Parts: sequence; structure tokens; C-alpha cells
Amino acid sequence: MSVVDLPTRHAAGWDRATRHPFLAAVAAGTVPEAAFRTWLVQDYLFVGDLLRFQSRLLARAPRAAQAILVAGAAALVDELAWFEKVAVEEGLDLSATRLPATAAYDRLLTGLDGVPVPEALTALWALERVYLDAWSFAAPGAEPYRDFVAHWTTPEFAAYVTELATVADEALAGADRGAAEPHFVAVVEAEIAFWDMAWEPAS
Ligand code: MP5
Repeated sequence: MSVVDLPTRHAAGWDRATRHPFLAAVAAGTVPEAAFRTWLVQDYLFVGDLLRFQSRLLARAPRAAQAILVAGAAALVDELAWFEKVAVEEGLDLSATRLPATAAYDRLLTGLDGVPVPEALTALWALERVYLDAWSFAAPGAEPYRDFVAHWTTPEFAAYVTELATVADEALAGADRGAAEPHFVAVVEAEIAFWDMAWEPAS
């Protein structure tokens, strides 16, 4: 089994995380502006938390995973700068506090520091793959969101996600594959809660 088989093994959750009403509304152009703005600010905070998690994972990663984790961390630094530019353009307040789903996701990431590296690599792959699939579902997006959707569905991002699957599979080859599955499920649940967070107050 490869990590890429996990989405079909958990198809119902995967669908909820990747075909969420928030994404359908971005595709249709009906997402409330306030919901999208809330989501952007919270995702900025998430990316900062993810960079810190990825850096801690790098410190204990196998040799074969170092290059991709470093490249991914550099991309996250660029992503933070991109959010900061968008925030200026859109008048977003990036100093907002974490909403409960963002704080819960950070606790999930911090908890992964204590699990074996192959399991943490699987969780990292899962959180990137679910995000790629979610934005691919929304693509190309209605006009005000088209550039955003394009930003999160680039071929470079898809290639990164594929490379993460390879290093996760390599690491799992000598490990307990079954132990990684609950972390995959936890990531999918955290993603659903993250979309819900921006969407529910608006609906
Ligand atoms: C990602 C994200 C992927 N930005 N937000 C959530 C809630 N999940 C996953 O992060 P990136 O920035 O594409 O590496």
C-alpha cells in the first residue's frame, strides 16, 4: 500500500474535505466576502504553524527526505510573504488571533512531534494533498478568486505533493503503515473543520 491509497480508503471524509461548500462557493462566485477574508487570515496563521512544524520534522527526518522538506519550508516562507502582500492589497489584519479550528490544527501538528517520523511524513503529505485536491475541485474559480485558485493549484505544488508521497512511502517501508492511518484521518478531520470555520458563521 502507498499513502496515495488512503484517500479512497477514507472516501467519505476525503470528499467532505475536498468538496466542501466553501470551495463550491468559490467556484460559483457565491462565497461571502467576509468568509473568504476570514479564511485567508486564518490560513496565513496556519502556514506559519506549518512552517514551524515542518522545521521540527526536518530536524529528525531521514537523509532522503531532507531536500524536499527544505524546499517545502522555503516555499512556505515565500507563501507567508505572498499572504503579507495580499493582506496589504486587501486590507487584511494578519495580527488576528487563531480561531478554534486553527488552534486545534496547531495542536495536531505539535502532537505529531511525538510520533515516529514515517507517520509525521504521512500527515504532512496528507495535509498538502488534501489542500491541492480541494483547490483543484474549486478550479478555475469564479472571477474574483481565479488568481487565488491558480496560486494553490500550480504544477510545482502538485509535483511537491507527489515527492512528499514518495518520501513518506519510503519511510513507511520500514515502519508500521497501519499506525500512520489515524494521523491521516486526523488531518482530514482538521481540514474539514478549517473550511467549516470560515463558512459556518456566514451560512
Ligand atoms: C495547507 C494550507 C497547505 N495552506 N492550509 C490548510 C488548512 N491546509 C493545508 O499549505 P501550503 O501553504 O500549500 O503548503
